[in-house]
Amino acid sequence: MQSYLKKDTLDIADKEVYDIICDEHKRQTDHLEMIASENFTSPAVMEATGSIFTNKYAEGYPHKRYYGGCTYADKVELLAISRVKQIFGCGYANVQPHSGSQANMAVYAALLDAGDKILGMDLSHGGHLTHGSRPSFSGQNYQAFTYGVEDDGYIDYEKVRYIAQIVKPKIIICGASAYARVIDFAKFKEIAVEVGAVLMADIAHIAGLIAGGVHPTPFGYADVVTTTTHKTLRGPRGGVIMCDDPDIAKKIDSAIFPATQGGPLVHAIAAKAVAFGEILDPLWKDYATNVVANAKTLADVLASRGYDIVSGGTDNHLVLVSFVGTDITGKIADEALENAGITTNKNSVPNDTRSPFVTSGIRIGSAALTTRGMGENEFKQIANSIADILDDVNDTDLQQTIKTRLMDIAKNFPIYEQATQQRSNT
Ligand code: DSN
Repeated sequence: MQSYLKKDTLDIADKEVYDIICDEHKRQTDHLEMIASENFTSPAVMEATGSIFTNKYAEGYPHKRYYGGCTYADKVELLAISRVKQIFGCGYANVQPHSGSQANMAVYAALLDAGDKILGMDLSHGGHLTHGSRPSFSGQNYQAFTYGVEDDGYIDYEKVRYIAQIVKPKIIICGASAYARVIDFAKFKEIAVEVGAVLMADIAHIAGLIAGGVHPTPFGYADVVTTTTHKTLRGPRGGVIMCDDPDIAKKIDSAIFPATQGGPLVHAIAAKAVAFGEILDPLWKDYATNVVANAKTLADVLASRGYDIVSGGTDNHLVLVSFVGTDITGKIADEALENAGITTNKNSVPNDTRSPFVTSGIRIGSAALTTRGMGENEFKQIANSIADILDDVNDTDLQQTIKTRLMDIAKNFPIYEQATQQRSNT
């Protein structure tokens, strides 16, 4: 009998998909990727993501699986767990969440009953859908209350305290998707203790900076910490939950499997292990330091060109530009930048009166271009190009001229020669 396994490489097996991937490869390499939640994984991370572990079912946890043949799935999951514990200095980690949203869902499933009160940052002020936003399960299954930022773009911790004292939530969520300033985990803990709440830190955006020692850690303050693995951590798409309390840990394990997920994505877990190994390299600190330095350069140049930077600058990997009070919308700015080969995203900003589909701001991140090796010089040139484009968002000729210029910069900072690309050239 013949084997039914097709062994052709993708370019032969499925030219249609292969060509789409090649196009995406070209887009990622030619454009300047400045979405604050994106990054470039190493080829090693991608190799593990595309590995044979994609075939394996491993419901349960290492040495307690519901299927046979899990020897190596156990090994790789334990390795990922031990590396992430070493990075953050925590006692427990669950590396199975398929995403950050799944991680947050599991924490709530572990620690809350339906209808319990939660307090998180308002989505329109920089929070995340899963921190209590109405269209998300978090705003539907629980009574969600929010805090936000003040006109100066900063969180006012006394206001958070005041809201928490009135609401008396069971969980306070700190962490954000669009907040450029340091999060004071110690302050949040103080407030949580005062009102008898559990403190959850969602460090999805800043985890890589915490790992590199350039943002304070939530460990020692937060009762439970969640993160994605694909933003500043530069790993495969996925999530992790961490804590130090064995009782919470036990509840979280059950909340991931079997409560909210089935079989773990073992190939993604293997890739998480690879990414965590990269973070344990002493070079990671340099990377994290440069991510912040580059974001500061970006903010400084844009401010010097007259643009309104929410909170006046940045402490992390992202810069929020506000167009409130002008004719420019986030949507128009996002499209104009995209025409010039710069990928960002429209974003709501404080005092925004426009809808989330339009918005009055853009969010720009430095993590991905820093991975490519770009530094102060390049970020100055890019920031000036962004300002030139925003100065006249309707000038499409200028957008094309800038695009050509930026593609030349991009060419000097290649990311990886993908196998697909190499094959297409032969
Ligand atoms: N969608 C992510 C971001 O862009 O920040 C958050 O999950």
